[in-house]
Amino acid sequence: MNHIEVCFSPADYALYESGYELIVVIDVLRATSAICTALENGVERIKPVATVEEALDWQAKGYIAAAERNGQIVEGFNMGNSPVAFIEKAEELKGKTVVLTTTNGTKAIDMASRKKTVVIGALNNLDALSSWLLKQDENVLILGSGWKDKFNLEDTICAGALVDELIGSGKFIADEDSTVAAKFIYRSARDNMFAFLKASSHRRRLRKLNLNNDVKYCLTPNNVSTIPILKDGYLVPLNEH
Ligand code: 3SL
Repeated sequence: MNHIEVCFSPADYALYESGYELIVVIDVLRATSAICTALENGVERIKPVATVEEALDWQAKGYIAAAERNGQIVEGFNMGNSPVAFIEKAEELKGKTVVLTTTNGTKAIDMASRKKTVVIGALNNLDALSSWLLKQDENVLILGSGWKDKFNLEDTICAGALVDELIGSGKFIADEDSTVAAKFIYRSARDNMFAFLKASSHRRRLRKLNLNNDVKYCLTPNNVSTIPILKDGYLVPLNEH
């Protein structure tokens, strides 16, 4: 039987990654929600980069680049990682490559990029992703992006939802307490995620920045069906589910 396990933060990745070649990276608020949404709405591919300097280099070469740090658009860029903005700019971005750097999400993607398969998860693509994962005969590690290497609630809830579904299928097992904790936190939160997450640190951070529309969007399960997958350094829609 294959394993599914949850690593709460990039800081713990080295403790979990051995034996896993399929990594699901999650950053519900907001990087992975934005990535799923951008690809669903016509962006051709996303080049995730870990640093603002790299994003500036790509921008200087003529690429559209989006950069976020601490929840805000970085000076010198026109976009950050708002999923709602990706919907609003869908016409302009159709068929384009977008370079993206964010505080935590693109750092986690960069860490995972040495593995055979890296896919992107969010509450937005939960059902599509869990159906696809169920068809893979592989151990699955879910990597939460956290906040600056600390645990966060929203990534854990999303990870717990995937765990609940995959273990419930009888095809996966879990050993780690982090995985069991994610499952139970998800079960406590699932009937009213919005209320459950009222107290989450990042939700408070985004509320102060007036980003409530993004938060509502990111906490809406299954409003997209795209599963982004990393191919040759670019995130593109997985076409086979
Ligand atoms: O950390 C990240 O990658 C971001 O998604 C953080 S924020 O939601 O833009 O603040």
